[in-house]
Amino acid sequence: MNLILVCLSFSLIFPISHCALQKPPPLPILPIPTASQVQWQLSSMALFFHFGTNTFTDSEWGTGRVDPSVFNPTRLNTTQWVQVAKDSGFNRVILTAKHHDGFCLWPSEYTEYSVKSTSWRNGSGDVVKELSLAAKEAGVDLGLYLSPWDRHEGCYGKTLEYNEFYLGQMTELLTRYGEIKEVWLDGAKGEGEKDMEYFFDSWFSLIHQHQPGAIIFSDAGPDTRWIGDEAGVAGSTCWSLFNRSSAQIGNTDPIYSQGGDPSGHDWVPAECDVSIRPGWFWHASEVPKSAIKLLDIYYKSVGRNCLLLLNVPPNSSGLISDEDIQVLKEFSELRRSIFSDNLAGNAILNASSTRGSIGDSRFDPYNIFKEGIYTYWAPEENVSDWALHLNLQESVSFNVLQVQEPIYMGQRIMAFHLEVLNEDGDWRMVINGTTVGYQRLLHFPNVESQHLKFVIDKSRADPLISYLGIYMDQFSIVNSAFHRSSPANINSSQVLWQAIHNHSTTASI
Ligand code: FUL
Repeated sequence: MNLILVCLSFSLIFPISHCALQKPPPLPILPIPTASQVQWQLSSMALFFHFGTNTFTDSEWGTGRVDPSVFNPTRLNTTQWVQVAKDSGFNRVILTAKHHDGFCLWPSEYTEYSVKSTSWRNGSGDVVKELSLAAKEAGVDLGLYLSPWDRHEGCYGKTLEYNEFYLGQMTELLTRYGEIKEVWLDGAKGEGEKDMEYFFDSWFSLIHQHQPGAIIFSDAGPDTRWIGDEAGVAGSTCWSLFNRSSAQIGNTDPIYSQGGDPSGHDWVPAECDVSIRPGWFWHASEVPKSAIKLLDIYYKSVGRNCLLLLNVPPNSSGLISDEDIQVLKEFSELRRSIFSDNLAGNAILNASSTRGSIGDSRFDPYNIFKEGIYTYWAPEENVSDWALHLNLQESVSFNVLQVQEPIYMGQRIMAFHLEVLNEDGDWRMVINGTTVGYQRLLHFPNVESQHLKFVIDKSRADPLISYLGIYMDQFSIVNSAFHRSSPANINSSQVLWQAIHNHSTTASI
């Protein structure tokens, strides 16, 4: 009786019908990323700069016994490095502040093995400082790699002493150079080298205390994980969900790292590191990969829910080499030309269902054509078929599908496929996939149709789609011909010219 009275007086005081109240967004499904992890993921790509004494000695893993005076980059210009990154679509750069040889690119108080023992800038130079200033000026995020394995440092192998030494150096890096957005460390170590324990938990806590916004990379997170190979290739199923306790830094299972873990309790998205050249450091004899190869890596990293960390090593004069810049230009031209026009952008959409009331734009299917992940289509609750029908209004040829999930709501989709309506009026499957995450790109033989059906077959919770695009990639098709006949020095206009004049046949569906 009392309850009825309360309801009655409520509706008299607030005469708005119940239907006019907005349906709230669905619950996120755990685990979900931190704000810094979302920001990190939005950047999609970062450039890695391997630079140090190895650059001058034609080596990869320096012994730690090389005279520091070999380090003499007479034309060092970090503004050029950052400009190259920016011009090529990378807004994050990571520098090897110290690689395994122990040589420090900044004047550390804890060792003489650094730039201060060189004649470069009369011993008063600081590469980390120069890069941090250039990055800040350009609005590019900065990350630093501090190798745990140190082949120079005498106390390496003495557990307490070395952990103190490492944290001392880390603190210098995190307190002298402004905002550091990523800290990169690994478990790499040569056979037969001194054994020792690293106090990772203390390191990670201290890093986050000094730089709360920094993403920590290692084989096992905590914030981003190594993908498990150095080819820049993620698993075709790639979860950001992961169990950190199932991975050991320096001894990971590549299959687990490449795929992540659909039952994982931690949000640890993957970073795919790969070098533009065969080595990580610059060697006069090496040439960069082609832009087409980089595009292939892009599909297999950024297109599989990961961040691509592309190493472009500055040369011994202290500059990024012209041939690397040329390839980066071509790579960005390829991406621009493929992805700048969503061929589904004018489609008439029909969703299997939509959350909320009619006219509630927050869950509207047309949100899938708004760039980015901050809007999405949500289906009604408690339904089991989830599909989006696209009428493109005219027949369109395409061979790439792009799908994005609003990852701040958790990674949900477990299986999906795309169908097109063929000339006989039958629906035929074009491609299927498993995970989506921040971004999924799938490349397949050309298809042509006016009607598309994107179906989500399996999901951990109501699937949410924040973006869907279709594109025509005319470049990857000529991939093999390029690799056979052409070195990396074909320029972008040649790449585009070849692509345009190599019309491929359209697969009949
Ligand atoms: C590895 C290192 O051993 C390589 O030299 C390189 O720095 C690569 C990115 O990580 O662990």
